[in-house]
Amino acid sequence: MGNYKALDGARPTWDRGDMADTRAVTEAESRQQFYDSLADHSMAPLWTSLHDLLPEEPRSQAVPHVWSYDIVRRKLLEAGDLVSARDAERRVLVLENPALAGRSRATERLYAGIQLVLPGEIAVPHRHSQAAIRFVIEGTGYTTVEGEQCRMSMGDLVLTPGGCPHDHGADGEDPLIWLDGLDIPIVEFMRATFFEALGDEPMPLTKPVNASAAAMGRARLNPPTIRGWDAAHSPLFLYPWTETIAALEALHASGQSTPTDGSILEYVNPVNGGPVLPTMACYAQLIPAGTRTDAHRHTPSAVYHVVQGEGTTVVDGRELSWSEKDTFVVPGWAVHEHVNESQQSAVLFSVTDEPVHRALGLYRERPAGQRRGG
Ligand code: 1HN
Repeated sequence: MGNYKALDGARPTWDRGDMADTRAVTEAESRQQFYDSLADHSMAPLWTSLHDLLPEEPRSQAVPHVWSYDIVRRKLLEAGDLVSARDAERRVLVLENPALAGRSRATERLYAGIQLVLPGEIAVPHRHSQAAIRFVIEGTGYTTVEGEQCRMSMGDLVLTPGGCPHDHGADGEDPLIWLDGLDIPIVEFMRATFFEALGDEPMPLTKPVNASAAAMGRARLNPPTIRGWDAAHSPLFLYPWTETIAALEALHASGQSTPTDGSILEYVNPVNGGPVLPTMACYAQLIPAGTRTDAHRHTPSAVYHVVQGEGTTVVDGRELSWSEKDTFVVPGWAVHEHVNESQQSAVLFSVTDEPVHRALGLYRERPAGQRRGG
């Protein structure tokens, strides 16, 4: 009696049983029974989830977090004692957002890790659809991308765009350590992952060392052949720190700065002035001594790396204190401001998922405290 399934049409109306015998079914119960019946047919009511699907504003699951380099470095060197680069393929400690533990991501849309290659080791060649940026923290060595060896030392940015074969090696005296930023969560969401191992030997060098940076690393003076470049990523694989810091200091000296980010430069694709990769944008910014930026929020999430100096980033009211070589994350749509109360400029590198927001027409930014109009 009162078997809800009967109402589903399995039995004719005249055979539903004697309703007078049953207790009154509450509205809530009959709705729930109806919802359960829908689930049996792979359907669901929209009205019970409409505002979870469409909150008024973005809601991030990721939380603001800082990884202290002291701890990361110590754990990385412990990993170096336990596992060879050959055994690991990539010896990386993944920076996992505390709210996304076990999901290999620093924010909902960005993967970040810190990689160690010990002197004399190589990380064997492979390629995958995920694009990567490498920002060098310490040591010297190289990443070879499509047969071009890109030399790496502190502050250099190296790109391994999606699909490009790459390997790494540490050929200096010291451990080589860098920040990896990859678009893994985005590619995973698109179910567009392809991976190919390319053997155990270092990739053959088919071009001069640092060839792309030498040829196209001065966007005011491009070789005309650059017009023929039709890939979605920058043709430059290396952005040396000497040039980045010189440009940043010159920008700061010129007096140009933004209220929300201090003096900031985007690493660009010299073909079109756009982001370095179709899924990720990279920035370097200088927060002058004794300054505080205006608080703002934007839909992209960001992974920051502290190149120089110390300060605090206030994210949704939470204070993230950082110093040299630390890494921290600001989730999408989190209100954030950078504070540098020290006597020295602070310099931050960051990687964000901004190009995806822009390409899809989803990019929004807004000053803190303003409810609408972004
Ligand atoms: C990868 O290929 C590298 O080439 C580093 O160094 C980290 C994380 C997930 C998938 C591929 C590298 C990675 C990765």
